[in-house]
Amino acid sequence: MENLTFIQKLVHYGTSFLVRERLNGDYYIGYNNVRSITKTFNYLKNFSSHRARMYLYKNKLQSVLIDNGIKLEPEDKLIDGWLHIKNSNFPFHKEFLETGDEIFKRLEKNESTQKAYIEMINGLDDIEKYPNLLNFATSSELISVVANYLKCIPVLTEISFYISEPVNFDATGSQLFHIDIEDTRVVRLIVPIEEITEEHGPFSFLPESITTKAIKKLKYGTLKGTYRITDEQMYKHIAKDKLIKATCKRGDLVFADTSRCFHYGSRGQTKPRKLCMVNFHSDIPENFKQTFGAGDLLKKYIKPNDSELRKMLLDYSYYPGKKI
Ligand SMILES: O=C(O)CCC(=O)C(=O)O
Ligand SMILES: [Fe+2]
Repeated sequence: MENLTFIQKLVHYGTSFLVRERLNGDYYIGYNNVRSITKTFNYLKNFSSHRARMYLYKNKLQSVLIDNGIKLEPEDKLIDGWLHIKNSNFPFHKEFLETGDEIFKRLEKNESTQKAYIEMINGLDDIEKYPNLLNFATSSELISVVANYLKCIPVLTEISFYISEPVNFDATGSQLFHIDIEDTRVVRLIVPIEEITEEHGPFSFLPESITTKAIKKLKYGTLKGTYRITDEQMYKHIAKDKLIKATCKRGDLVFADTSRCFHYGSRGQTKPRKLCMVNFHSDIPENFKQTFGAGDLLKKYIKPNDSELRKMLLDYSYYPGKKI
């Protein structure tokens, strides 16, 4: 944000006022309108780089992946908006978990007495200190799963470590059902740093097909619906047994499209939950952060010798051959 010009800041704050969440999480102009406006804006803004990246996705994905180094070709696919891989053999996963252990040591030292239900350390600040964060998040094996689901060459937008502590207040914020405003499709990869059981308040979601039904019933995204949905509202329309609780072990990976699957998490935990969330979406997201430059957080970590794929993952508007 600091690097934006005055005009960019003005437009950014002006538009974010328009699409700003009200106190209860609703949007002044409705969630669906926010999504369409931002998508169109970003499409126009990134038109030429988007075209170049789509050409690569459609015609040269395999060679882009090979060029970035690939040993195994994962067959795993997100189906109905999600995928759970048990005991993954993705490159740098083990090293990523060890980095997670170190990062959580820092979160545990935080001595605030009033615990929030969820607390975050932004892993992007540690990219230079811990190279395995990016080694894991940009491996061809992982990106092949992500790109095949998103149907484009994705961007990496977030590596966040979260600790969720037991609390004694009613469910609020992301502890209630909602859909994230990120893009038409997103991949949120959940990397448990320690085992997550029902006692840890697991990430819980409804698969895409069930979510689609719920959206219609709840008029979700229109001015008639609300952004956060209580269990009572949801289970009027959807059978409770459709909920999937992502309980998982260290070594597993859970992928979920949080833009297409109703979800909540960090609710009812009696033990602290420790996980990392790694996010990917297209280069034309439904999110104003990117439109006005505030989303380009990773660009500065690009090195001249990085593969073309890595450069595209770290920079929304990069494509091979681009003059920089
Ligand atoms: O705590 C969780 O598992 C869910 C968090 C979430 O939905 C969000 O950050 O948008
Ligand atoms: Fe969410």
